[in-house]
Amino acid sequence: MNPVVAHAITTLRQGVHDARQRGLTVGFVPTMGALHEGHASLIRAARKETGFVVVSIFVNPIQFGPHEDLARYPRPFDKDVALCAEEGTDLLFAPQVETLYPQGFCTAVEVSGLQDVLEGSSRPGHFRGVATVVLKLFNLVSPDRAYFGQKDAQQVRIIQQMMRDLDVPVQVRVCPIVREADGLALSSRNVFLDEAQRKHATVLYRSLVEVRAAIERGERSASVLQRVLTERIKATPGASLDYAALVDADSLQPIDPLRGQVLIALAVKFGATRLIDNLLIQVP
Ligand code: PAJ
Repeated sequence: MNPVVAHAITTLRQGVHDARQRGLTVGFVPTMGALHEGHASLIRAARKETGFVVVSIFVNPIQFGPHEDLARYPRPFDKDVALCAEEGTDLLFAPQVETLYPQGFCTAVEVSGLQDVLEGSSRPGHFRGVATVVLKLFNLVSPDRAYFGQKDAQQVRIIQQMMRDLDVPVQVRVCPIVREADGLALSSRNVFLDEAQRKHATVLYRSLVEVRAAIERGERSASVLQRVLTERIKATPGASLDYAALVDADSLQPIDPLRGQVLIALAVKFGATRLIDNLLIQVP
């Protein structure tokens, strides 16, 4: 069945209100659209655990830098509605930019420290935009649970911190990374890769797995492993390394020698297309 499509805040609030009247719990999956199997896995998790599933599609301008891909970000709205319908979405919230950011809007959420490293150091202001829109969406939808992908590991960490610091009464669920058969993490940006770039893009996951295997064999030196990642990317035609990092999964600060929960994170550019991937591992 097609979801109710709400462009206006009043329609959204009415839909959620009616669901609550019927005694249903509310699950929420925030997205920027161009939906793929990764997003579908989040909607399925919400469907399984909650009675009323809200998906939002909003290409959030304030999380894009001035030279980033906001204008060319894919917006296949009808296809997205079809995927939402197939996965059993009850309500699709697709606001206009002016609806979320009317004239005079001037508030922002900052999660200092966590927002400035990794993705944040390559994309200044990005997480300020993410945290701000996610808090707004939570206030609009007021879900019981919200679903995010481990694909954006730093985003998850920042949202969890914001929830804790601002006492936001929503349970955050984190779902595993969905990958293509050859290991490439699904992303709305993969459509920008040409045939050769697509082939070489498997280097992200392959080098992460190689580093994980080295850790399992006993390697504990972050600098040695960072060199391995860097060399693998440098040796790949068309790839340019943005960063390769081994960090403490909680503080997101470099850790050497490795111990505890470690996040291995990569950002690599193929032409104008920037890809990220990561693995989370428990170092014994
Ligand atoms: P977007 O990139 O559309 O992603 C929406 C959600 O889908 C995020 O939680 C992301 O981690 C998850 N996701 C993307 N690819 C995935 C994959 N291969 N496997 C599993 N989950 C995947 O992330 C955003 O939008 C925005 O920053 C948003 C949170 C909506 C705020 O604007």
